[in-house]
Amino acid sequence: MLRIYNENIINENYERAKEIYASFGIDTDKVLEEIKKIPISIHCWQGDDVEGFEVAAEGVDGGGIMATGNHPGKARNAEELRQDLDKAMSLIPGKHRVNLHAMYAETDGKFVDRDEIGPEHFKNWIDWAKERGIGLDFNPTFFAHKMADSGFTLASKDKKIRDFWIRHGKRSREIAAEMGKALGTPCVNNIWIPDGYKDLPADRLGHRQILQESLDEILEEKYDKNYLLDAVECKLFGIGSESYVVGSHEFYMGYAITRGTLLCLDAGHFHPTETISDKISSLLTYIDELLLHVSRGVRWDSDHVVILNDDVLAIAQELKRCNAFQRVHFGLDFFDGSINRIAAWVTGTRAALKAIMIALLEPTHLLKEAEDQGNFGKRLALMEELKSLPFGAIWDKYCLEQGVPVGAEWLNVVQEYEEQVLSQRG
Ligand code: RNT
Ligand code: ZN
Repeated sequence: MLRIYNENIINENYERAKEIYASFGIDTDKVLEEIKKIPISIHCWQGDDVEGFEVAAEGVDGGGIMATGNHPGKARNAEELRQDLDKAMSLIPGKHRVNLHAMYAETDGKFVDRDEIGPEHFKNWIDWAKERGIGLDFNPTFFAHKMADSGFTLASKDKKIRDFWIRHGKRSREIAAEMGKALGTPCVNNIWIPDGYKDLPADRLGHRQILQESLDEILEEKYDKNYLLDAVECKLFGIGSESYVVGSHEFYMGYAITRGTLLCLDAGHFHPTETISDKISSLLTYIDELLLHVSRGVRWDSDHVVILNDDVLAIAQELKRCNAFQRVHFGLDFFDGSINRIAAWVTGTRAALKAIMIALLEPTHLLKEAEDQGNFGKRLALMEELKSLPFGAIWDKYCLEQGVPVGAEWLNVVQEYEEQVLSQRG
């Protein structure tokens, strides 16, 4: 089933496509080299519906994060999650990174609270990544915990709550720095908190001042940038924080600029008609590096599986046009428990990579030339014509070269894994 490709045809198609791209001044061999240097940070939390493996874990409520669906076979422990990630990565061309959350600590059956975790609880993850020669990224987990039940963490007016989460934030940076050091590639530690109000707040400013102070305290300790990069992530609204989110875009934009941190843009965290692609160039004017959470908003949800749609394409094109692939960390953030979770990872990551490849294949110089000449008709017409260039032939060649299934063939592997491994999980 689904075995429609053969090597000769892929190579022939590639040679033809290569000529067509060459006529636009694009060297496809070079693109195949360039794309290898762009890692995607694959989020581990698609594999278990953002539940984590803490002893006495309390589920995902209390943070406005909600995975829906009960497709069988979700990972029940870190070993299974790593096994699933290995399977997914074997179906994705290129070498990528894995993005962890603090709630994926391995504490050997003992209860270790969030403000007490350390690098030792991530030893298995680090060893696993080292064996594979991949980098890790990290996130403190400021949700799904009784200290987050009030809806507030770092911006809480209760000093006890705030201090608990500040300690967690510090621990997380220590863990992340250790990962970066052990793996020889900086670990991005991304801070996202759920804090906000369901209904109209009377004091918007107070919580924001508190958040600023809490963040400053967490970030006080200086780490080597070769090990650790700090990022902050904004949001417009969440479930239970419809009226007010403390960590809004303006808040974190100001924070990142004044403190020199990375700013994280999640594609699902803005008004529905707003896109993050248009923000990239503005932010890169003031901020050294960005983190992206590539996601797909659908109505009220911000976390559907990424597909190759206009939004994702626009993000990749913007990075190409700004020549910014080296300044932007490309991460994924979605969770769907209603479909095979390996299929979700592979679909989303392959879609993101396809967008990057299409962008790399863009003859940007011709578009800019038309623009500079004031020939906007040509600019628009070219953009439209480029859409039907044979990008698929280059993509297939890349998969073949990287030793991963071409086209829909990867679905066979997922089906087999579902039958042999996932369906055996209780
Ligand atoms: C939540 C943020 C955040 C989370 C992950 C699990 O709205 O997008 O990035 O999705 O940390
Ligand atoms: Zn996110």
